[in-house]
Amino acid sequence: MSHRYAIAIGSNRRHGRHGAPAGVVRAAVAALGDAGVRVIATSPIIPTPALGPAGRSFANAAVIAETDLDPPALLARLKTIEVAFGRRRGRRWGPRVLDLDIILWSGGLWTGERLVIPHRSLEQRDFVLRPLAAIAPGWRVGTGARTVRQARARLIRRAG
Ligand code: A4P
Ligand code: MG
Repeated sequence: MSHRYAIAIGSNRRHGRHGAPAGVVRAAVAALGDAGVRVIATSPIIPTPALGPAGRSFANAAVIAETDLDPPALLARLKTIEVAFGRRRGRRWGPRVLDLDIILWSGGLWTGERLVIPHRSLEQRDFVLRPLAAIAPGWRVGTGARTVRQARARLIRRAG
């Protein structure tokens, strides 16, 4: 059965072949396709100031993708792509060549030992909500209380 996912992409380090973070994000979108995850929409790639101790600013984007993989299988594939891009194990929130997070999926909620969907920080992070709102403004978050667009409006209201 085919599932639909929203995937967040972030980078704040250069890559030897793909160059600056925006180039890493572009290459990651292509890598998803090569890994059998069919990308059906890609947001603009936006520069964002680093949240937390990661240092240099990020390039962030979001994609909508379709695949038969269930959430744990998709997460495993995302981890494989991260490793292929040279991400080293290390400090949580440390600088990274590539970070791929599962944000939403067509099944609504997923609560596993190592995987929670919606992503636990989604509604606090404009670097995720902003690109996602560009491609999936009407997608309902989790149990459906708010759409992505409404979640973003709420975050901006609270931050201001
Ligand atoms: N995990 C649980 N739920 C999920 C999910 N929905 N998607 C588990 C992906 N992974 C999920 O993640 C750690 C573990 O979380 C996974 O192995 C999985 O079992 P990770 O990607 O290996 O580690 P991490 O990314 O360093 O930690 P974490 O907590 O995921 O960090 P975040 O939340 O990804 O934040 N500032 C800007 N401007 N832009 C950014 O993109 N990113 C971060 C990292 C910090 N600051 C940033 C940005
Ligand atoms: Mg992550």
